[in-house]
Amino acid sequence: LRARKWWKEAVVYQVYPASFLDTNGDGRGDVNGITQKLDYLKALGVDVIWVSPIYDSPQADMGYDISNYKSIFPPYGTLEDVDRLIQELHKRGMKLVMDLVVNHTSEQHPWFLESRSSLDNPKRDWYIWKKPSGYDADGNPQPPNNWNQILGEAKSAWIYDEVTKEYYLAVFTPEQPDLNWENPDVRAAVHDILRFWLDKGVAGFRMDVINLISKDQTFPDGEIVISGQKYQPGTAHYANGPRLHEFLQEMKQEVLSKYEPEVMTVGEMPFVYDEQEILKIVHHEKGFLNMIFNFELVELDAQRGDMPGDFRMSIGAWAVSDLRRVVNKWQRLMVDNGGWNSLYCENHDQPRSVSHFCDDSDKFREYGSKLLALMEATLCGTLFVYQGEELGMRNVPASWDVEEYKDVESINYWKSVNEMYPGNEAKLLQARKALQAKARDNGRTPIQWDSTSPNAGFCPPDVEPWMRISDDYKTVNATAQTTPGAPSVYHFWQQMLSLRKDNADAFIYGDFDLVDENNPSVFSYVRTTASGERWVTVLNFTGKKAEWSAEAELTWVAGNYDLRPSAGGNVKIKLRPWEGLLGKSI
Ligand code: TEU
Ligand code: CA
Repeated sequence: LRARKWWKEAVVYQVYPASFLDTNGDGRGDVNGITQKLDYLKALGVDVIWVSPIYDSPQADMGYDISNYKSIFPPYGTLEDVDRLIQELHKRGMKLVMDLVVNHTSEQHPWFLESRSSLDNPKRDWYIWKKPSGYDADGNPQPPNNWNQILGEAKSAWIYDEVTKEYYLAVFTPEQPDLNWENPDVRAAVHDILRFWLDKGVAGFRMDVINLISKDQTFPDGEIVISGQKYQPGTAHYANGPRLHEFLQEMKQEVLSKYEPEVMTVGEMPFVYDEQEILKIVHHEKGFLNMIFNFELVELDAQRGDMPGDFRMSIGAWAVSDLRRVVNKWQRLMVDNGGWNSLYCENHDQPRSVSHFCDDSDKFREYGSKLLALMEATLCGTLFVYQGEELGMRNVPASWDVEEYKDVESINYWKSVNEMYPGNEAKLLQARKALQAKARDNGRTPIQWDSTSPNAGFCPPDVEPWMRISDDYKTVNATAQTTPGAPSVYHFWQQMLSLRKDNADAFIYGDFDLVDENNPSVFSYVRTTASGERWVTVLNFTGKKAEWSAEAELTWVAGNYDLRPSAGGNVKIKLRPWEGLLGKSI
């Protein structure tokens, strides 16, 4: 059950290539920028880099729309650059994980260009084509069902194509047509892509929305959950659909199981929260993937209103008890039943975690960022750190105009609010606030490497970066934080990652149990090794003082304020706002 695996112990660092480091002065990050920073990452404690898509792409969705799976987007570099990146990683004992985006391709992929060209093209069936369900009084075709686009919820997921007078399915944006996984040739083509990259020496894959590949072939309407809207989420009919397990099993059998050392696989799985279903997918013997990304923690404060896009963009309230319930659910499930977790608090689709779960004001930003590091580094699962998280980067400034937001989801959301409520200042203000809190752009601003040059060292000072650099780079940047002795967020992460590695029996392979489960402010838990060593994590997830008492005597090993003398059993400890401590029982 607790078999040792390299991919359980690895610390993964996600690179969002456009915003990492620009080495050729075009205002966009590139592959050579990643290679250049390997020593910075190695020193942090990173073992594996997962790089968001770098393949050739028209960039309708920042590379999650691929037009060639075996070549690199020219502004990012070449295949030779990637070979060099892999070599340099291997020299340092590190590995590369690629982003595999195969639920859909770009509409510019040659497969789709062929598919759309005629009804009898051999690739017609590689995508999902359907006749109109009917025509309205004016003779306009109507889509096959009511499914909406995930990144533009006001619109239909079915795109009418004049060439053959049929609709194709594109659940994200019209530029991302869904592949038809029912067709065995499509699956063989995906296997071929996997082999291509594994043969190059990549260590594994993060599989983009891999749980959406099997659709209910009767294509039923989605239930109405957004009132007053024509198009509705169809996810109930294509998230973890009827043949998902079969398709994943085939991938494992045909490709993944044939490589040594074991391939790391993490499937992104939105819209599904059912424990037993997830357990089947990640079970250590009968499962298909090492682990998945589930969305329950990052959706802690999400709630459905009556506007398209507002589940993602909502700002709901959450209590420490909600956080405890969700973390405990996934920890227990995996620890007790032979599955495996991924751990993450942010990525390129989420706001910055310190802004999301703590307080990103100047007063508390560092404490909050370190509190989250304490939590992530002491839970059971494979740890994923997102670029900039190690610096405690925060959301974009509230003063920025909506024009600074570049993401297609943000643009579609803003458009649909404006169309629904033209000139309604209250609604527009609400939408601006929602964007500032939740837009995917928050995690996509360029990395702040230094404080001295106007573009923060991300790109040359005289070049316009593809996305605006956040205003706070003079105080939040890597140069300041890596200065020896600086009590920085970076150094705290470094300390926590090394503690995690040195104590793998506890933090990777140990048991997990809640402590003081009814505390209204403090989330605390214990990790126990097979030999009975106990490590207690104590996290005050509020901006107020709180109290906590240990059942046994503890020595404090790490904390985001100063360290304290050891605590005796049953002595009340007063915690400061956002204070976190890690103790070892003696
Ligand atoms: O995201 C899939 C996904 O469903 C969410 O993370 C998404 O950002 C959110 O639901 C939007 O409302 C993956 C990628 O991570 C994302 O960047 C891509 O846009 C998407 O797939 C399509 O490839
Ligand atoms: Ca560049």
